[in-house]
Amino acid sequence: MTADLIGRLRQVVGPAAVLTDPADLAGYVSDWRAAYAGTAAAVVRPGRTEEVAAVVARCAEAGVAVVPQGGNTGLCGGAVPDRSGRQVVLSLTRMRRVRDLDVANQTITVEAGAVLRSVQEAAAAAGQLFPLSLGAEGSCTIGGNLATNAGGTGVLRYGTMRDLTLGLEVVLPDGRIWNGLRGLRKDNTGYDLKQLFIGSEGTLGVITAAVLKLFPAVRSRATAWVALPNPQAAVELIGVLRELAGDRLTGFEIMSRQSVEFVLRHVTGARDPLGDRQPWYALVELSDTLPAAGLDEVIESALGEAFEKGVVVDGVVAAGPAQAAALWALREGISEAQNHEGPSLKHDVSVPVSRIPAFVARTDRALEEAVPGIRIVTYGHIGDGNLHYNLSKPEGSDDAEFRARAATLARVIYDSAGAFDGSISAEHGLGQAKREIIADYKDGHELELMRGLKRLFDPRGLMNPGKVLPG
Ligand code: FAD
Ligand code: 2HG
Ligand code: ZN
Repeated sequence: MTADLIGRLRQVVGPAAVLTDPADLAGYVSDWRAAYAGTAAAVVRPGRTEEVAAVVARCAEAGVAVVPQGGNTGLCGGAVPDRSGRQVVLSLTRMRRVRDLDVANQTITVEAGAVLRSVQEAAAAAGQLFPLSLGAEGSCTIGGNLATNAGGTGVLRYGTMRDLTLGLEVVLPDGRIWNGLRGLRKDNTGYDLKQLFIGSEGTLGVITAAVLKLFPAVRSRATAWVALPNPQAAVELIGVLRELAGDRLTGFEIMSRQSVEFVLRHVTGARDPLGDRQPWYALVELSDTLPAAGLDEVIESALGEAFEKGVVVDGVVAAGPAQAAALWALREGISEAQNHEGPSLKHDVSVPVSRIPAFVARTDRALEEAVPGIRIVTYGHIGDGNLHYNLSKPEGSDDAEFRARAATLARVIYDSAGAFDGSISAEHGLGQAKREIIADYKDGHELELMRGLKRLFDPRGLMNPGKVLPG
C-alpha cells in the first residue's frame, strides 16, 4: 500500500522530489538538536501549490498522515514524524518564490518555503522592512514562522506573525486549496480563518503562501548594553525608554549573568562589554526611519535618567554597527552556547511584564530548592513578558540524572508561570514536547473547542497527528 502511494506521489511531483533512501531522509526525520527522532515512509518536496494539494489528496486517499515541514528549526518536535515509518514528511523548501511585492499596499506575497532572511532581503531591496527577526532566520521558513506564530526580537514594536499577516493560501487536509491570499487591512466578512492556521503547528492544513505586512525601512539605530541589579530594574528601564522614545523602542532583551557566562565561555571572539560582573543585563535597541534621528542622544538621556534612579548600574552605547552586532551576538549566542554545558532543558514561558520580577524570584527559589547548584539560564524578550527559562545541570554532575529530572523541573516552572496568570509556551509552541502537559494548564472548555476545530478541519486526523492536542 505504501509502495503504491509512493508511486502515485512520484507521478505528482516527479521521482527526484520523493525521497525514500534512509540516508536522504536523515535530515528530515529528526530535529537539529537530535532531541526528537522519528522515521518516515517518504519525504516529498513539491514545487507548486497544486502539487502540494495533489500530494495531500493522495495521502488522504491512502489514509496516510502528513507532517508539514519547513526549515526544521522548531524547538518542540512539531515537524518531526513519529516512529511508525508510515508518515509522509511534506517539505515546503522548494516553494520559495516571492510572488508579489506591493510597496503602495505595504505587502509582500511569498511562498511558505521562503527562508525568513530571504524575505527580509527582498523587502530591503525595495526599501522596505519585514520586521520578523530571530536567531534561526538563516534557515527557518515563512511557513514554519506562521505555523508556530513565531515571535523573536522585534515583537515589542511590530508584533508576532499573527500581527504581520494579512492573508494565507492553505491546502486543507483533504487536498482542497483555500485561497485566502488577501492583502487587506480591513475585512469584516465573518470569521478570520487565517488566524486559526497561524500557530496551529501544521495540525489544520499546509500553508503554501502568505501576504505579509511591510514597514518603512529603518535608517538609523542606537544599541546599548546595560547592567542591571535585578529584573525589576529591567521593567522600570522599559518604562523610562517608552516615555522618551515611544515607538522607537524596537528591542529590549534581558539576560542573566549565567547566560552571558556561557556565551563568553563557548563563543569564539565573545567579550564582556563591561568590566564588573553584574547579575543581569539588557540589550536595548532604538530605531527610526529618519537617517539622522539623534537616537544616540535619546538612548544616552534615557540611560542617564535610569542611572540617577539607580535602575541602571553600568552601560555602553555601541559606537557603530560593528559594536552593535557584537552586542547582539552575545544575546543570540546563548542558545548555542548552552548546548556545550550538557543537556539544555528548555522552557519558553510568558507572564504579564509587570509580574516578571516576582515570577523570577519565585521560580529561581523553587528551582534551586529542587536541584541545588542548578544553573538557570534565564533570558529573552522581557518587553513581551516572554522569558526563556533554560536549565543546565549543576557543574560536574551526571547528564542522565539531570535529564531524569526534566519533567519535575518543567512543572516547577509551569506551575510558577500559572501562578502569575502566564503561559507555558510564549513562542515555540507545543509540538510533541508539551502536547500532554498542556492539559494541566489550559482550561478544559478551551481544549474541547480546540479538539472540535481539529475534527472540523481534519476529521480523519491525518494532518500532523500527535502534535499540539493531548492524546
Ligand atoms: P519547522 O521547524 O520546520 O516546523 C515548525 C512547525 O510548523 C511544525 O509543527 C511543522 O509541522 C509546522 N510547519 C512548518 N511549515 C509549515 C507549513 N508550510 N504549513 C503548515 N505547517 C508548517 N522562535 C520564535 O518564535 N522566536 C525566536 O526568537 C526563536 N529563535 C530561535 C533561535 C534558534 C537558534 C532556533 C533553532 C529556533 C528559534 N525559534 C524561535 C524557534 C522557531 O519556532 C523557528 O525557528 C521557526 O519559526 C520555525 O520555522 P521552520 O521553518 O524551521 O519550521
Ligand atoms: C531565542 O530567543 C530563541 O533565542 C531560542 O527563542 C531560545 O533556545 C532557546 O531556548
Ligand atoms: Zn525567543
